[in-house]
Amino acid sequence: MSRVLRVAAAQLGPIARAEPRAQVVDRLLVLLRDAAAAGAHLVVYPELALTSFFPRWYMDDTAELDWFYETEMPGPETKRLFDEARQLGVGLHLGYAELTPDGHRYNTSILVERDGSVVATYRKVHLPGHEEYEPWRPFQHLERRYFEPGDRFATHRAFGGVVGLATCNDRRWPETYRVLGMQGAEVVLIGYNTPIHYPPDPSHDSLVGFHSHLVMQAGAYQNGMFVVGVAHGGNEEGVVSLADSCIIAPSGRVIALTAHTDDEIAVADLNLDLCANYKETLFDFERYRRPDAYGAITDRKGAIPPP
Ligand code: CDV
Repeated sequence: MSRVLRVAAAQLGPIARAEPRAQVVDRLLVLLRDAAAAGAHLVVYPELALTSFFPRWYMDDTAELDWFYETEMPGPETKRLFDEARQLGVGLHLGYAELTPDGHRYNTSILVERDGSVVATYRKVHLPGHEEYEPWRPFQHLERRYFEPGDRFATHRAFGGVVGLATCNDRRWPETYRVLGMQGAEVVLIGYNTPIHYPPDPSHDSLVGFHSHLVMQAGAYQNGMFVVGVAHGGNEEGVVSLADSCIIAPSGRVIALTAHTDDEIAVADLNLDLCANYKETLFDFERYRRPDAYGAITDRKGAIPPP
């Protein structure tokens, strides 16, 4: 019997800076109900899905900053989302800013099964951007100021398969997919916030959508896994971010894609047994990988060209 997981990529459009959590949760509920009506087993929301993408603003007032973080998950405002997902029998993946009781801050996502049990939380490993205010930028990207990095990629048995989590910038790094692939990942869930304008080198701007799909399609194919990439996009407080949420098969092909830049679901059936078509042939790791030749991957951080 084949293992088919129906997934809804639940893209979010812009969230205003002043938009209350309750209003955002209302939007998430609409997407959840759409996903349930489409027969989805799992709804995947993007990175930092409960607020505006706040790393674009420099804040030195801790109280102002704290407003964007969750101290519990589910918390008072998100509980009704978790409750309704459980009642509908739909699992969920949700990205949020986490503030721990001992004051640590992470860019986190949570994966919840259809019965409401928590499968895992994941803390973003690759943090892009910068630590200090940079006045030359039209908008900031202060993830390296507002978050500490997570320290591992893990996979989990859930939804009848093996599921891995990653977040936004993680998707650009082949190591992300490979480390998850080495733990048997059959589906990787990735939420993202990707401004179209890349201030350090605007020559990237016209290629942002291409690059986003390029890396996720390559990761899916080279590891024989499905990838679900979900955007928080559109024109948010004057900064336009990529939409183009997608679901990618182990063949590397995009099998579902959003059409707009606002709240929208894209649904696909993921036949997890198709992963074997790649994992047990061209990318049979046990047979063909050569870890003895890959030392430079782990014995250094930056590139060292020959003298
Ligand atoms: N949220 C992100 O990680 N965004 C980065 C941008 C800054 C390049 C990304 O990789 O999409």
